[in-house]
Amino acid sequence: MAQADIVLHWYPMSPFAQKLAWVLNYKNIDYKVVQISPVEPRPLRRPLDGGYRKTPILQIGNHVYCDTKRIIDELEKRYPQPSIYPKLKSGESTTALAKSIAVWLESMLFGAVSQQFDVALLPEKFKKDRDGFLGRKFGGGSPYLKLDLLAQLAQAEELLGDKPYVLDTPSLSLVDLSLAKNTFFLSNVCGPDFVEGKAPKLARHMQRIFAEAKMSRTEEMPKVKAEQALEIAQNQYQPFDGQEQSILTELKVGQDVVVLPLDTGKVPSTGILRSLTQDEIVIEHKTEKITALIHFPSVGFIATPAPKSNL
Ligand SMILES: N[C@@H](CCC(=O)N[C@@H](CS)C(=O)NCC(=O)O)C(=O)O
Repeated sequence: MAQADIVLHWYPMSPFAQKLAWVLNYKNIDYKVVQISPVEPRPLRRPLDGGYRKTPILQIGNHVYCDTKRIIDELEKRYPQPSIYPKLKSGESTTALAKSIAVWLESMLFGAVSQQFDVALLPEKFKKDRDGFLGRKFGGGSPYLKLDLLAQLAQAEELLGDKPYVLDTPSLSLVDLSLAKNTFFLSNVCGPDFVEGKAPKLARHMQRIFAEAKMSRTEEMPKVKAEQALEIAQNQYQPFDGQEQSILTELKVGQDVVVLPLDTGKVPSTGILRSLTQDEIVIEHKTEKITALIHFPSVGFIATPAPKSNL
């Protein structure tokens, strides 16, 4: 069967979307790009994501992968070389180690940087959107929160030390991509001088990762409209070919479920459960023309029975 088109749905300011683009570029994968609005509503994305509102998503034909944890796992499976989990010098795998350190980088360090936004500089529409996304007031945190940021930056500088890659691997790993993504975000929020002054090792590391992950290659990828992405999903249908199973006795394959992230952007995705394992939750989301198979990671997500309709 022909390989379906790969489509990155992103906006370039999104650090998580940048990290995903770097993985695609590092692995020399060809893909198409849909530039989405940085705020809701995004009605043309809904048939693909079933409700999930975070950025990025990666579409492969009618299969849609949500959250960079699940997306990157899929890319590593389909395109194992070059791996973003190179072995340690001892020969041991870095997969679990890298994923565990990435959790700190993606939650605590990323969160500390987010608190530094100068909300006075941001458009009202954007602030309102992000208040809803977070379920609390966005940015503009206490100036005293800088202490938490500086402490975490010092920890990251110490973790990196003078090595080219955080885990001292022969080539970059997921940890380097997650760290560079945070440095990129910090640079956008606090400015390059702040990064250079407070985290010079991270600044140099980021430049190296940008070059190795071929950051600018994304500009060479064909741009498509959201409508074309929907046509791809419609015309390149591939059924779910994994095992239909549920490891939770509370949920059965074939039942209507809602899937939610546990942290932010808690907007439900709805569909029929196809599979629920320790690696992923897969739902089938049908609209008039499209049957999307939507894949979420099991870490950080919850699937529950869909509430009964009042009709
Ligand atoms: N855990 C998610 C986090 C994604 C995330 O928080 N993305 C931000 C943009 S960097 C977002 O969705 N912001 C709100 C939006 O784009 O609607 C992942 O790894 O993909």
